[in-house]
Order: sequence, then structure tokens, then C-alpha cells
Amino acid sequence: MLRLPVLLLSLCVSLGAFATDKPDKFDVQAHYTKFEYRIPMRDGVRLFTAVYAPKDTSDKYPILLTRTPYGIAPYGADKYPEHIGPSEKFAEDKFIFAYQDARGRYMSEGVFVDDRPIREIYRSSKDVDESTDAFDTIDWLIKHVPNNSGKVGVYGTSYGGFYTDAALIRSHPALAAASPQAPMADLYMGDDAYHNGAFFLAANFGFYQYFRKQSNPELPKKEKTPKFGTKDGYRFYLQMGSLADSNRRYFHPPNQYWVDQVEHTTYDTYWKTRNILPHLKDITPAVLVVGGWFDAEDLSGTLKTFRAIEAQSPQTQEWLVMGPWWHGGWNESPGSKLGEISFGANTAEFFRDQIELPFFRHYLKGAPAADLPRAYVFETGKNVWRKEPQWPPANARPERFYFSANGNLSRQAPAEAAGFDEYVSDPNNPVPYFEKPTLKMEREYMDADQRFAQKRPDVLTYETALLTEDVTIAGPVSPDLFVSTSGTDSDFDVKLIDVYPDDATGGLAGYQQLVRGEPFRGKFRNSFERPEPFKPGERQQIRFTMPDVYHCFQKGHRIMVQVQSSWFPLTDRNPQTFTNVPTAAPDAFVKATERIYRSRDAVSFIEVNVEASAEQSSR
Ligand code: PG9
Repeated sequence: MLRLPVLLLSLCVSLGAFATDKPDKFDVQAHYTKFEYRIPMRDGVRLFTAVYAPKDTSDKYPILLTRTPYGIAPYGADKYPEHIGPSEKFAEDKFIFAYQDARGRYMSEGVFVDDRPIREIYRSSKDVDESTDAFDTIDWLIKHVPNNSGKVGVYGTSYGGFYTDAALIRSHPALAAASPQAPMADLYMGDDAYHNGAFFLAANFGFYQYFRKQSNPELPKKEKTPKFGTKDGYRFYLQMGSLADSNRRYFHPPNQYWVDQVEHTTYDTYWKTRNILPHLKDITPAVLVVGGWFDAEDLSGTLKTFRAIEAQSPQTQEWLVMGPWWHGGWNESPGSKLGEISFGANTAEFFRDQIELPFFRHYLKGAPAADLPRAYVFETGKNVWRKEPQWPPANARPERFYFSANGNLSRQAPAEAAGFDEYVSDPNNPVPYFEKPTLKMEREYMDADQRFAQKRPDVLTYETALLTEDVTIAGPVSPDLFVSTSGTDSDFDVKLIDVYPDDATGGLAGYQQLVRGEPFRGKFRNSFERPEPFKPGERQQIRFTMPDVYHCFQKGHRIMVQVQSSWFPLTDRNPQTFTNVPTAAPDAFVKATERIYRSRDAVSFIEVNVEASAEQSSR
């Protein structure tokens, strides 16, 4: 029913709990010996760590560490997983693999803190966080694990990516290389929890059904799949009404982690202290930041981690890899498609074999350099890998696409003295985010066909004429809108869409592929700390930035932008009344007439970086 956290799935895959479609059957137990340790941290808390060391002791091996809150099954020194390491080829190449239950999770002692803040100061050995736990773990491993080379690498995806970022802070001198992959970096600001003030409802409701306080140390137990009597999330979450009572009604036992997510609706101290990005400085290990253009969970954390290290730790050897992947897809799939969209190659296998393994072999084993470009980025639409010396590419120039009359999207600003488009938004009949019934946040929504939404009268559509040449957008996408609402709050969600020609093959005739979409909760237009109501009918400006894309809108396609005021149940509903959304009473949910202005003194547009084509560059 509700999804197992995708990270749990991908960790199980990397630990081999599920058979994957890989042809080779590497026999872990035949080649590795397992040890289980309880590693003492500086405050005395012991963290449970499973270590798999090559049986071949003719050489010394670096340690590859990953830390996780999702469990490190199978437990028991005589129990072996089907897979170890970031990919099969790592196991064949021989490393020492260490997997650790994070503090307060499963077989580790201590108290778990969700998305634990990194400390500003450390007064005593009692002052710990995820960076000190990583430091103490590395220090213990190199001193106690037989036959290790003294070099350590850390990697992890999502929560594991957050722990990898944490390991980079005041890192242990033995840490030579790290790969934060889709790291949660600033949960409120575009990662798993909130996007521009809108709460990611389906994803978090599903996640926190399984992710709750434990009476650790404890072994994983069979989770009862919660039953909600329907697979139709649109109806299920609509009948839920406000979230105020959701903990009592839908969480058994009640889950404070869920309550924390729901109750902190502004960028307050709870969230600010959990933003790991300001701590990413003076980083000595080499860093390979990895993410997916279609990652619905931590795309923002990926790109912000790369930019934070680039800005705050310029001396760090850092690379970015962005493929056409869903959250964690690079670990667990060939990477050849997502939903209806094909990428023309096994892009994830290419990454694992040609990028990830050479990166760690170079820094941990002294193998030849992997010869990586600064940014190894997949251009979707064109379906080609690009090696860029910087990201975004230097030859990408800002361009605006303006909302114009008759649903046109134009490179020319509107000349009309007045002009707007409007729709009635009804929070009791919200725009679905996904065409099929689902309780989950479906990863395929990130490149799904948007024709089901376009049909709705509460979705505005602007599109260019047929493109006469390829247009490649490389970098962030920034909507800049003049809006008004007859309510006192409203969301203005913007979707950038690639419209395929009517004669497109592969079942894509007329397909309206989502390239990037983000919600924006209007009351946060001036501040995410202090929301402000709208005055009904008063024109206001909304400006925000959506995570980067690298997409070629090919000749014969159209560029489309859709605007809507709900995206359900991807996000919670805006009552369209200025109020605290989680506790809003049913009668606070009111229809509102939304206007998007498009006149010479109130231009609405999206600003993007358009990459000069090879011909243009050569002019
Ligand atoms: N991105 C997932 C998550 C982290 C924290 C809260 C909710 C979801 C994850 O896969 O870890």
C-alpha cells in the first residue's frame, strides 16, 4: 500500500535483500568474511556496525563506509546479503565494506534525532552529532579492522547522503573520498518536507508510516502494512481534511517525527538548525556529488550540496554527476527509462561502472585518475552525456519566456497595456498531481504526461509555436509572476513541459512531458519565516527558482508552461484563506479566483539559461 521508504528499498537492493535483475551472481560469503561490532562513540554510545572484509588477505584494502537509519540487514555474523557495496563491481574489486546503524536506530544505542542538526560548538565529549559519529567510527575502524589500508571512503543516498555530507564536516584525516548521493540538505527548502512552503503530503505521510521512534537496540521486525481501505490517494487525503488530527487517526502508534514535519510550516529554528549546507566548508576529501534530474525527493539537496562546497570550500576536489534518474535510480536500475520516457542507454550502469567505481579506486587505491569533468551531466531530450567544465555551462545565457495573450509563450514581452488570465481554484476539487489513483508520491510523476491536467479549467497553459531549432535549457528555471487572488492566500504551482509533436514515435505523439515543476505557497512570497496574507484582488509579485534542468526541447517540439493552484496530494491543499494550514477548519477551504497578469507593466515569465548551440557558439 504505502511505499516502503525508497531508501530502504535501495539499501536492501545494495545489501541484496531483493534479487535485482543483474546477471552476475557474485557470492558474497565465498569472498568476504563478516564481522559485527559495537563501536564506542566519544560519549560512550555504541553504534552497531557490520563489516565485510575480503577473505583474500594478500593485500590491504580501503574501507567503504555507509551510515543509515534504515537498518543494515541481514543481522548476525553468519548472515550474508546477496550484494554489498555501491555496486557488484566494488565487491569484485575488493574493498572492506562497513555498514552502520545510525545513532538511535535498530541495533545501535543512543537517541535518534530526525535529520539531526550539526552542532555549532562542541564543549565536551557529550556534544555529539552525525559528523562526530562519523569521525569516531572511522577512527575506530582503521584501528581495529584487520587488513585495512588506512584509507576510508564514505557514500550514501538520501538519508545516507545526509550522513555522507555530515562525514565531510571536520572530517577524519583517513577520509579520502566521499560520494553524497541525493543528500537531504535543507529539508524545508525543497527537499523531502516542503517546497516553497507547500508540504509534500503523500510522500511524507507514506514515509512516516514506517519511520518512527524505536526502542533500540532492536532488530527490524515485520512491519504491518497500514490499511487505509483505498488505493485512491486523491480521495483518501481529501477526506482527511486538515492534518491536525492525522497523528491520532492514522499513526499507530502516534509518530512525533510526523508531527514535527507537519507542525513546522515556516522556515523556523527547527528547520534552520537542520540545514547542513552552511557547515560544508574546509572540506579535504574528494567529493563526488550524484543526483537525478527526475529525483522527486532530494534533487534540491543534490544541487545545493554541490554549490555549497563549490562556494564555501573552493579548494575541494569536487565533481557533479546528474543523470536522468529518479531518487536513487542510479543505484538500482539500468537507468534506461522513467515512465514513458526512454533515455537511449543504460545510463545508471554507465555511471556505476565508468564513474563511481573509478572515482573510489583512484582516491582509495591509487588507481589512475578517473579523468572526470567537473560536471558529468545527461542532457535529457537529446539523450546524450555532456562533459562540462562547470555547471551550469558557461555558454548558457539567461532568456525569458513571457506569458502572452491567447495562451502563447513568447520570447517577446507583452506590449498590451492590460492583460491577465484567470481561473477559479477550488481546494475541494484540487488539480491531481498524477493521472492514476495512488496513495504514494509516484516517482514517474517527474516526467509524466500533463495532458490530463491541461484539460482542466483551473490549469492555465502557455506554449510556444513549434520550435524551429533545438532549445537546450541548462540550469535553474525561475518563474516570475504577477498574480492576484480573491482569497487571502493561494498556491501558484508552475510546470515546465516539453510538448512532443503529433507525429512523435514511441507512443509519444502530443505527449506533454513534465521537465520541472514546483509549487509556491503565495503567503511566503516575501519571507519563508514570516508569511503574509494577500489583499483580495491586489496584484502581487511571486518569484522563485526551481531546481536545475538540462533538457533539449528539440526542433518541432513546443515549450509549455502550466500554472495551477493545487497539486494534490503531492502537496497539501492551500485553503486559500490566510491561516495555519495543518489546523485549518473545513470552512476555511474556499474557492478563489486566481489571476496571472501579462501586460507591459506586469509581465509574467519564466527565466531560464539557454545553452548556445554548437553553431551559435562557433559564430
Ligand atoms: N528522501 C527520503 C526521506 C528522508 C527524510 C524524510 C523523508 C524522506 C529518504 O529516502 O531517505
